[in-house]
Amino acid sequence: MAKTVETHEADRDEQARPVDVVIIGAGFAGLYAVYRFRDQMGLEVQAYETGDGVGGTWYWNRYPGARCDSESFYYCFSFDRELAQDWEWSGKYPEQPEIEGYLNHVADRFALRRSIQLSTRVTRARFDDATHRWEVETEHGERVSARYLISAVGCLSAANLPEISGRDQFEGELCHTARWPKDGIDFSGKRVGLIGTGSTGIQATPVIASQADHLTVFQRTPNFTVPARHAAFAPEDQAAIKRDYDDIFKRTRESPAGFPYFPIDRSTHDVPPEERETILEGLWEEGGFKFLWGGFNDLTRDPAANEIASEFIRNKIRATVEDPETAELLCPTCHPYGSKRPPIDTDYYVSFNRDNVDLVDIKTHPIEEITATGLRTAQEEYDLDVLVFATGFDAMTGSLLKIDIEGSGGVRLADTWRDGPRTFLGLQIAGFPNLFTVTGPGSPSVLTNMPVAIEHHVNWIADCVKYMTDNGQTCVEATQSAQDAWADHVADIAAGSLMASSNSWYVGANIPGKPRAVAPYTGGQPQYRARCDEVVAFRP
Ligand code: NA7
Repeated sequence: MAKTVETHEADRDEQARPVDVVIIGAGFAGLYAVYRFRDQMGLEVQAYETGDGVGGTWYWNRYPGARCDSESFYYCFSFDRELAQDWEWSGKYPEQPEIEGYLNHVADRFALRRSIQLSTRVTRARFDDATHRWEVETEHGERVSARYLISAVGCLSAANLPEISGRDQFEGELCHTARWPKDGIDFSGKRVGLIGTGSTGIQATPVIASQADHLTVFQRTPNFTVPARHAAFAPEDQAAIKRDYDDIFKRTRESPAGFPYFPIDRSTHDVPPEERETILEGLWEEGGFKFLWGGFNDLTRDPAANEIASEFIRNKIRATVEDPETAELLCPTCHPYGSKRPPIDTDYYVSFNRDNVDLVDIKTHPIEEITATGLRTAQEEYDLDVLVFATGFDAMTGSLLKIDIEGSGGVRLADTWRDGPRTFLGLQIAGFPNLFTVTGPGSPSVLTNMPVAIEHHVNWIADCVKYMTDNGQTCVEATQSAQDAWADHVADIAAGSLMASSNSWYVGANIPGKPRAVAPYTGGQPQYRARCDEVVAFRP
């Protein structure tokens, strides 16, 4: 024992291996950052990834039904024209294995793996005020020293497994959707319980229902979901996309949410009721996120306008679900449509017409205990063979705060963010020089098409690092006043949105004790990018 301690101490005394940039994470953000810093800027890069493969979100979320909610042909990298021309997406909303395959293809195509150490969690990072470098430690005790530390840890990566009494005594199979086993779970002949009706639960329900003997969905809050209308691409669709790619990618950078579409500028109140109904019906038939912004411009801010769209969806639920009691239970009444992240689905509501699917209201009758053989609510006991937690994430800050990060003067990030995250543009944090957060809180991030937001951030950071190098600078940090002004602006504009008043992961309400604040920037890409450009143009 004494020897082990001595050896460990000796390791600590060894010099940390010097590199230019440490990148944490190998999902969309980490992969592009490796390419940008290493191949385009010639820097020495070391990336670390907890998983034993690349892909981030698309590595971890292997649950049945996992699909992207943004369309494939723009939920991808735009930085390399040949990559976009060579890769073939099979259809509109790809499933997890296809996106994981794409990200592995990117890793191979650009030989990124040699700069990425897999199966390695970064546990600690400390900024040295004397050298202006970050000392980074991994779970294996490895130490590196880097001028720049890039967090590419993802917005939705820290799985939330609620502390429900008795959880560890369950003798069946228990699994969180974001930690799904690579070999999958065989549901045949099994009684399955599913907790959670966010995007994940809504995607998983129809698929599990089609495989299991019986599925019980435990619902705390009903959710609005719009049909995805997934469809395979015909060769002519793919050819048309590839022909238009330059324009598609240009539009993703200019539109408010990173899609190649622009919202309609029309108020719900300016349209007579029958015409409104026709517009909503058309959007319902078309499917996807467009329902939120493709018909009217006021659903996210005007409660009366929102209620019209919300009631339209409730009527769809009532028309789809045969049992009226179940239908009413599925109808959300406590939050406006889109104020929680709106899911899109394939056959969710219709699943409740199956004989082998039940819906249980755990808002009225909360879960009291998980038992060895199932689960007990305040009303009833359920025998289960498999219990699936589709309970989401400690979003936006969870993954970063799992790392013990000490900035200038030994200040800990966990203390700095005790009352909620405050950043400058979601890119930097005052007191934490040379640390950059890709799609950090305070940036549009999860309210946009993520690869677009990621490329923008990585490019901004790379330009900043280039400026520093070209000008012989070693330390860059957001000033406290700039950060305060930005964080106040983020809070001010969020206060006018319906999102601010709903309990969702957008505001941290899904994690007990987490300070409540709208984490993403709600002002849209154009305004946000303009502010980022102003910072670049500023010369003191
Ligand atoms: P979400 O959207 O956070 O949904 C989690 C669901 O789990 C939601 O229905 C929660 O109910 C429910 N939940 C969470 N904790 C509990 C406890 N303790 N007991 C019962 N039910 C609970 O996560 P998803 O994984 O579906 O989606 C996350 C994002 O990934 C998604 O928005 C996309 O961006 C991709 P609640 O609504 O809090 O009452």
